[in-house]
Amino acid sequence: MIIMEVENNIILAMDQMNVIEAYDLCETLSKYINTIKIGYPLTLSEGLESINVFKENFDFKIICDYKVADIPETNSKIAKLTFEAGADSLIVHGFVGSDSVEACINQAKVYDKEIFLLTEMSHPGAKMFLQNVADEIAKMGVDLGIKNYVAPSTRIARLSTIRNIVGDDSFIISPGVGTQGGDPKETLKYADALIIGRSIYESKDPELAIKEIIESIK
Ligand code: FNU
Repeated sequence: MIIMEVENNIILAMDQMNVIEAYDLCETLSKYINTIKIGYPLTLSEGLESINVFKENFDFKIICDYKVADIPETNSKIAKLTFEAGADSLIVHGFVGSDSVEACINQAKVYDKEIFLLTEMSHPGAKMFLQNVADEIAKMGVDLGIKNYVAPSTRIARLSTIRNIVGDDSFIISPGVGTQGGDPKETLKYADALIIGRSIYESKDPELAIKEIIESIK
């Protein structure tokens, strides 16, 4: 699997529900970023083909955040469709078990793309169930040979534990920075890149917002 080079260590989370708005934001920010994350809000509003708008007009790597969590056969179909639509990588839930995750890995191999394994999530509710098994999920990822992970910036101690499990040669992307409370600089002690959405796209001046974040992590 290819480890990504994320410009300024920032992955822009594009959770707008309008492709024109998302496009305009990319035009404003394209000199600072080379990787964006597209999830359900944009895809369900504008269709899977909207991935191509960003691939063709910008030189972006696209991570599709579909948190794939189904039986292996269905995961395989979801991964295939996503990679065929132009995604460079796909976020896959780990709690469903190794067979479901392997189904996505197999599709990634067919298309020469990547998956990110989601370990623990960043929101408070993740403490109810997911946190209890997150270390096991990360260990499963290591056993499967996965090198890309998602882990929370909102709980630095947990992020650090997951880093220890997956090792320094793995690539961790971390959501929860800014609006959810995570600190960019602290997070980058353990993660390779930050996933940031609202604190940039909901800002009155997204360019200033990203510049300030870049300055704060220097
Ligand atoms: P922002 N996201 C998250 N926590 O926030 N994929 C996770 O544990 C996770 C995610 C996504 O808060 C979330 O869906 F696995 O506006 C959103 O797209 O900065 C982004 O990361 C965070 O957005």
